[in-house]
Amino acid sequence: MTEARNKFQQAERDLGTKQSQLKTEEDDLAKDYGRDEIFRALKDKCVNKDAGEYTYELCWIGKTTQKSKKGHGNVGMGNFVRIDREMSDEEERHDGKGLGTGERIVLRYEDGQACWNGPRRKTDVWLACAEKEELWRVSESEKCVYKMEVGTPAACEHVSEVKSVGKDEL
Ligand code: MAN
Repeated sequence: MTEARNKFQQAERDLGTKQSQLKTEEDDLAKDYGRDEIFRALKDKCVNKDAGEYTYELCWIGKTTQKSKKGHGNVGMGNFVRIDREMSDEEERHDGKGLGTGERIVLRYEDGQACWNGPRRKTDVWLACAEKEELWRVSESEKCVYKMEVGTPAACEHVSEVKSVGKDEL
């Protein structure tokens, strides 16, 4: 009798575990990974940028972080929420490490650590086509609103698609 009850309880626990795994997979499927799910492959991969007092980190479809080099800890700059497109109007750079002009993919990261006396931190992650994945620069346009400029091969596919399928189909 006890053995039967134990087995039943174990089966119930296994079911619970499977159900929560199923829920995780379903949530993941419902997430927006972009056209043709380009960003699914990059999920949880991170790129860093050394910048003065901080090291900045972008984790694809994860979060953005400002890490203090002076041991003041990490500050969350936002969690991935969605993929947008926006026009960029920037001068080309000599080294090619810039957004340039035209439509670019922008990943929105929101609800980061609250700013002192202000809103929660957020990051707009602008992507441009590049051979090598690299976090080019990070700026803070207004307090606790950050912009990351990133070169990635994932943005190249988009550019060629725009050319081949036509803009209004996107
Ligand atoms: C820290 C950093 C800055 C930010 C201020 C706001 O110093 O996160 O980027 O501007 O806090 O108080």
